[in-house]
Amino acid sequence: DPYSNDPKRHPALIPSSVKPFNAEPPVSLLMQDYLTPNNLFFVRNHLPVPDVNLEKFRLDIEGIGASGKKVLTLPALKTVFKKKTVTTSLQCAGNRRSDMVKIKPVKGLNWGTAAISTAEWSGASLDDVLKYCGIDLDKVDCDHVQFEGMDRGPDGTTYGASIPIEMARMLKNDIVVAYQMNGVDIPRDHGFPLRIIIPGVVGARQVKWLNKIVLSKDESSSHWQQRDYKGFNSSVDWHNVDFSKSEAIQFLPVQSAICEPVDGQALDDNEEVTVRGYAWSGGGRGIFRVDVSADGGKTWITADIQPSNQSQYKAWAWVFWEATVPLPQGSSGKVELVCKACDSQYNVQPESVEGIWNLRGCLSNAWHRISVSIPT
Ligand code: MTE
Ligand code: MO
Repeated sequence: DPYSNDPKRHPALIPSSVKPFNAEPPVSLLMQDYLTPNNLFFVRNHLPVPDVNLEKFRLDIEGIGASGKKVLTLPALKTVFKKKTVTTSLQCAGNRRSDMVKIKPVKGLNWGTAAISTAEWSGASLDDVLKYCGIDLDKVDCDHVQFEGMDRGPDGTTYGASIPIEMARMLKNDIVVAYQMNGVDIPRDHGFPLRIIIPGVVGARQVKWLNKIVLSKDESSSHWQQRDYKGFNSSVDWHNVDFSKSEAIQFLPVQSAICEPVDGQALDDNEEVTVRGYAWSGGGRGIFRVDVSADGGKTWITADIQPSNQSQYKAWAWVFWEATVPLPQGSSGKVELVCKACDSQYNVQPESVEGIWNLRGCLSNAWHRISVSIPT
């Protein structure tokens, strides 16, 4: 069993698959801390967790501009470079996929609303590491930066991903070759000893167990870059899908979800309800506003957003919000609570899932709706 050496996990995590291990924290715990505790951080593994021998561990940097292969040890990464820390939310492209499944089946793990978590990541800045290897991100004549992990499938393939060079340039000051998560060594499930953190970008590109960086004319040839984690319109299905015709998901769209109350909860008040949740957008776009409705989206209350000490134009991490909303009077029993967020480019979430359904169930960011019952 290639998974027999996987780490022990927190019993509260809710698995969507066990081998490979994939799990999200219960929504009731997701907002207990602004920085998700490491052992409750959602886990998305495609392969067995590698058991890394630190003595032998090396990070290779190769490809265009590298003039041969450059090799860095973990102690070198920790001592040669200034320690850089970024607080970012990491969201899987499949977060909230379960809302898409309600419309029509899709291929993918049935994530609820908690395939997103936030941590403070520390390490060396990618820019510094590349400079040390003689590579100037602004000048290097390549088109993509590829990242490779140490996790292997039965056929020997490793997990890999890439970002376009222009993204690497744009995010230059914030991409971290991270060795710490919330102040401690990155736990095995999250990439021990090294992972790349690319703020504002889909989880799939933030390669764990990182041991190779390649500057290239080409995108990563990995399955996950080429034949997965891409968007399609709702008429494309498995018989006519052409993955080569769609772009890889990179920056994620605006997202929000209600965490409290939980779907199906019986409220004990029929006057008002206090609703709490998270909101986040990709690309560093902050959250300008979150709206909450207790009548299925006919009328809205603007939520209070907890200050998070980040610029609206460089917001890598989520915000928590709260709104007390009057309940519609005379409604008999069931009420639909809805939330939607607006980011700092005034992008909004789509009203319905129908228009954004896709065969992989990615980018599920329609208005989040839950149903609660109220005493009559
Ligand atoms: N990196 C490697 N090496 N192997 C993986 O399976 N999964 C990716 C990404 N990096 C993955 C990986 C995906 S799809 C996501 S959403 C994030 O890691 C999840 O990170 P987490 O498990 O730390 O939450
Ligand atoms: Mo993911």
